[in-house]
Amino acid sequence: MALQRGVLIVPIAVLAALAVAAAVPSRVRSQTPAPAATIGPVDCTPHTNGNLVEDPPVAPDPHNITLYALTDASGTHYCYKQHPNERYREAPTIVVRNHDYFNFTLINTLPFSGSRPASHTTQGGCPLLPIETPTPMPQSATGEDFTASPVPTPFLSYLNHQRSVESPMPSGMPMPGMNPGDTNIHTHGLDTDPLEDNVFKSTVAAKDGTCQYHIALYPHQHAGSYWYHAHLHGIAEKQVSGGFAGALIILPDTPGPQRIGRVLLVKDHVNAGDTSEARQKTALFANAARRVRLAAAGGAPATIAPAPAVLTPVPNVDPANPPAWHSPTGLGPASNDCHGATPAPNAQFQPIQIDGVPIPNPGDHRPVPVTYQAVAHERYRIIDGMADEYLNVKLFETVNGKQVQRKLVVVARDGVDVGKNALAVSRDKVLIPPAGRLDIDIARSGNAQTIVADGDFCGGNNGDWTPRREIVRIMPLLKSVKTAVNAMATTSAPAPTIASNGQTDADAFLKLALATQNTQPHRTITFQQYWTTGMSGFYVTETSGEDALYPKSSFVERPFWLGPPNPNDPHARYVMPTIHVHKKVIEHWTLVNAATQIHAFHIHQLTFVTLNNPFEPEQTKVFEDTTPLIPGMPCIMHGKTCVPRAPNSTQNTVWVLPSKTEIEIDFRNVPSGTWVFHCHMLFHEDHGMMGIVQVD
Ligand SMILES: [Cu+2]
Repeated sequence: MALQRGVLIVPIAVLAALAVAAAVPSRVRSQTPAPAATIGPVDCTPHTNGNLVEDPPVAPDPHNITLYALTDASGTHYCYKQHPNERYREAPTIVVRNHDYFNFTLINTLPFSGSRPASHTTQGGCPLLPIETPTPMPQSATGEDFTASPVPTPFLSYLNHQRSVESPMPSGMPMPGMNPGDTNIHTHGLDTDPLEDNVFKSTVAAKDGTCQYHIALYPHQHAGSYWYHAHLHGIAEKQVSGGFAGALIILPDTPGPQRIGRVLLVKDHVNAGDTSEARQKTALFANAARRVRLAAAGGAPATIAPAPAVLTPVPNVDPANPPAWHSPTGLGPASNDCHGATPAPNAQFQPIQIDGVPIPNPGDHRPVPVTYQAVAHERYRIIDGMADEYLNVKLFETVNGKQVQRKLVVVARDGVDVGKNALAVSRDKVLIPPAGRLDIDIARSGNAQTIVADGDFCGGNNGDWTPRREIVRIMPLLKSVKTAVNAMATTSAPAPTIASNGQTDADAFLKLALATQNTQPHRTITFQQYWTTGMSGFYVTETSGEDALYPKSSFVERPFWLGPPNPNDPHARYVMPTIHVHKKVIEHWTLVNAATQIHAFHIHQLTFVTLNNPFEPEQTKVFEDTTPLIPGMPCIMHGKTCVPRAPNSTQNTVWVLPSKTEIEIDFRNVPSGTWVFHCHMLFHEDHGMMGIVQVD
């Protein structure tokens, strides 16, 4: 019976998706009065039809959307609803035509205590947090934790450059001047007014906790798969993992009805902030904090050393080809997950879900999420809406009881079609970083087809175990209901065509970009991590640039830091990691990962093409707005050469050979303004791995 009900519900979701008609734009700000935020605890549990995967509900009026940011009685789950009393399954999908606009009103009903954060200015009636005059970050040199290293290591910084170190603060504290009851929203991947889609907006500082957003889509926006999520620095990981994320689909603006296809929104299925990344790093931070307290009490362990007054940077370094450097986080035995080994039997895996349906982890006795396909071709939009987790996507078909791997037919990445007329590229696997989107075409089969997220990618020495998970099984529709489905005007997606070499839109861009590479600005952006005391630890720095405070020292490492101004110490004003870019150019960026964990580079407002993605070596290129950065390689020094550790080696080492990922990044069509780039593992972003891009 459950199966029958499930089969009948699928076409209803498809019908709702098809019902979006061409909208007539009237570019006005919403006049909806802001309701007062006086809602009590609500039910944020996803109420699904068993393990049946149904698309999230579509917001009925694409031009005016009210989103309540809600939490349940325990405060451990969050949800976006259009009305607090409606039954929750998943956050509403915003569906909008390209080149159109949409308004949304975000009503923050989260409980908060203490004083409202100060804000100097507002944008569209919504206050901005004061990043322009931020807190000076203390320069005291404490906090390293080298427990994993047998070698007493002095204060470390990347290539002996100066770096900022926070003063001890308990882990889990919000940034100074911030309130854990605050929230805001970001439309991930949209090319819109950067003042409007501004991650420094604060609903707690707003009247009635309400902010209104007017999102106009700019001419160069691509129709495709996007998402929206909470993006308040310091608490983004907690809020996104708790549930503050939803799908955002931009349809082509050509006349007539448009198919949406299927929306597969993968999210964390945890209490807010209880992710495996946060668990692991919080334990490390707590250890660092304990050592700092010991040091302050005069019992400094031998492994903690103060920063030297003067650091002499390593001379003659090509920032884009850095030498091996000491690991600032210490290293354990060689990481098994980089060598295809299976996780330890007692490994704990983080629960995740798809459209509200829990996905089984190894050892869970729950069914694989299931859905049905009636049409010859269907477009599946896989959105990684998790705070920190990667999806290493593969496709299998069950033939005579055995799973046989099939090629993924990729029609879009990160909201950008591979090309016109359902042009596609073929892949064995695609590693979607957190925040990435993968649109694939699946042809109807008489057999079950299973989309799998595999664990066989390298998350690095400080990364987590990721298991193989079957995230959704696609079943052929039963004959008995096929007629009914066809009667509901369900149409097939166009059959895709696999691109030949050089045929994709990204190939065309790359041809232009590579031809002008010699005259492009080249930058190196370096990702590094240090175990500190809970509020920072993750650093991203332009290591090829001049520094505003220390113009002769070439760069200073600083984590992103948000807070109110400190009028007592104008000389120590904290300067954000900031990159200045001239618009209308293509730039060549080398993304260096000097840490031993995977990271996910993301930049707001624009896309890029990765030249050498070690996770995906196929030659045909696609656009991305988020890309994984392979971990630095632990190595053993032999003279001046650092030799990679053998797989499964138990030999300890404190050396790391940084990895590099090169991208061609397209600033030709962006507006002037300021926005952010960051690691999209949100625990890392919250703890400092973010910087500002200033485009003029
Ligand atoms: Cu990261």
